[in-house]
Amino acid sequence: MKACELLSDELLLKMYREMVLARLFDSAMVKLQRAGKVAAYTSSEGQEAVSVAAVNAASPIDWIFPTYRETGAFIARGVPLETLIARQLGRVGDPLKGHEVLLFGDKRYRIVTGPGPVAAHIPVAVGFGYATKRRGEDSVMLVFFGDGATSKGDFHEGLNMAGVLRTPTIFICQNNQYAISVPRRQQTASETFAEKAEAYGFEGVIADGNNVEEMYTIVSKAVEKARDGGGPTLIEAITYRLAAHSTADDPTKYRTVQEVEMWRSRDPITLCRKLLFQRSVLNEEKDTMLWKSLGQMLEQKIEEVEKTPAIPTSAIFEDVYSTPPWHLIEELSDVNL
Ligand SMILES: Cc1ncc(C[n+]2csc(CCOP(=O)(O)OP(=O)(O)O)c2C)c(N)n1
Repeated sequence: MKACELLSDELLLKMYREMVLARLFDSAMVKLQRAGKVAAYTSSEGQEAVSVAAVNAASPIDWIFPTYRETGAFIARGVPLETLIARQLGRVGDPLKGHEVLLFGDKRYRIVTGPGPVAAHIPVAVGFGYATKRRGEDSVMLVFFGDGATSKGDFHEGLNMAGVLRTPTIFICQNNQYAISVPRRQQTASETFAEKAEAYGFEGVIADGNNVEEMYTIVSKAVEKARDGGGPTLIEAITYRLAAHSTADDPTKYRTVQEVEMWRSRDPITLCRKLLFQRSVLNEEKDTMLWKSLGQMLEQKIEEVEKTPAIPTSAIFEDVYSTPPWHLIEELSDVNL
């Protein structure tokens, strides 16, 4: 299952562009957070290949269950940048109307809003997949989570249920080496995360999560298998979080500069860039232009979204109860004073 397929120049360039855009987006949002315009942010720097490759390997009919670290998945699925920016800046274009800081979801793109409690979305994705299977639909579920999530009961309950019911679920564990400050070695006594699938009766595969070609190939095969009724797969994508856990974290307290530099030399964007240079699809000049034009487009869209109205405060009362209880109606009238 590991051998890399030779991907077309076009697909490789598309994924490179999406990874670069995710990198630029994350860096712009961290800056806006420091400027006090974004409440909090979780960067996916260093992990872009995992979600970009996975979503490209799936079909638009497939559902995405992300965490807070899947910017690449949203870009690869085609969510407009304006929507992602409005979400972070609390503007009217935010499909979640300001609810759920750090997370994103939008039914129009088959993206189910991530969980507040770590791993809580895993059994939900399995149940959702079981329902689609029973309805005779063809869609597959891509569920993303970190290495820390594998220590939660939800992970084990979800995988057990998926194995028994042979649901069309692709479990993508982003092993980015840390759960905030807890290193991977303290997370499990197992040699790998992938091998945990064996206990639940299905295949677990290790992928180099910084190699976009390998990631694409492995997810494609798992998606094909799930769609053909072959059941779930657990993919352990080995990667590294180059940034802090979130804008509220200081990673220098728990990891060394040398370690970060070692992983920086395996930056998925640099590795993909190298491939594109080898194939003569890109050169220095074209690459500089690509970064510059994507950066300018992003800046322009941020400026445009900043001019749009903020989400009204009353939106905090919406989408929770179909019939709001009396005390919320009373609070709402206070807000509108
Ligand atoms: C049940 C629960 N416990 C603790 C937290 C606080 N928390 C938020 S993210 C996180 C680390 C998760 O690590 P991992 O699953 O490896 O994902 P990563 O952040 O590395 O992508 C923790 C402990 C939480 N949100 N939910």
